[in-house]
Amino acid sequence: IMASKYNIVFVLGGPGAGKGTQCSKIVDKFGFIHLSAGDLLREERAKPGSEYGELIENHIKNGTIVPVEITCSLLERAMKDSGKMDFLIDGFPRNQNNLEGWNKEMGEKVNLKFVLFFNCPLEVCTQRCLDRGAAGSGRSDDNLESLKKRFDTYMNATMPIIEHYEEQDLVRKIDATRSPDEVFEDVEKLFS
Ligand code: UP5
Ligand code: MG
Repeated sequence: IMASKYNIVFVLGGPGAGKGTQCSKIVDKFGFIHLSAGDLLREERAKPGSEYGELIENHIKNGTIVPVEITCSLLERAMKDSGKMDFLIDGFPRNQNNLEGWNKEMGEKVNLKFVLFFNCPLEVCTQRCLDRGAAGSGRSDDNLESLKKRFDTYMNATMPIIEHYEEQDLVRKIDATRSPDEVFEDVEKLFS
C-alpha cells in the first residue's frame, strides 16, 4: 500500500500582493493548513540561540532568499507536526534553488494541486507594505530600501518559477489589486 501524499497549493505573488490575507480566508472557508515560509523563517530567527538567526535576518533585510535546506526543513517539519494532509504553502518556492531543493526532498511526497498566483503591480505592492510598516508591523523589510530589493528578487528569481509552472498549466492567476473580498471571490472558485 502506498502512503498517501500531502496535497499542496503553492501561493505566490509579489511582496504585499496579499498572499497571507487570502490564505487566512481560504483556511476559514476550506480548512487548509497555512504555512508561510516567511513566517516560519521569522519564527526560526526569533528562537534564542538559533543557529541560523543572523543568516535569516540578513536575507530578509536584503530581500534575498534563504538557502533551501533551511526553508524546506522548516516546511517539512511543520507539515509533519500538523498531522494534517492539505497545505497552502505561501511564499515558496521563490527561486531555482528552492524549486530544485523542494523537488528533491518533497517531490515524491506531495501532490501539487496548483499554483495560486496573486498578480499585483510594484506600485500597489510597495504602498501596501509601506502602509503596513507605518502601522507598526515591526517587519525589518517594510521600508523602501528593502522593498526595492524584495521586488528585484521577485522579478528576477521568482517570476521564472511562476513561468515554469505556467508551462505545466498549473498556474491560477488572480488580479490582486482589488479589495480583499473581491479577490477572494475569484479565489474561492478554485477551491469549491
Ligand atoms: N492587503 C492585503 N490584501 C489587500 C488588498 N486586497 N487590498 C488592500 N490591502 C491589502 O498583505 C500585505 C499588506 O497589504 C497587509 O497590510 C494587508 O492588510 C494589505 P499580506 O496579505 O501580508 O501580503 P503578502 O503577499 O503575504 O505580503 P508579504 O509581505 O508577506 O510578502 P513577501 O513575499 O514579501 O514576504 P514573505 O514573508 O513571504 O517573505 C519575506 C522574506 O523572507 C523574503 O523577502 C525572503 O528574504 C525571505 N524568504 C525566503 O528567503 N524564502 C522563502 O521561502 C520565503 C521567504
Ligand atoms: Mg506574507
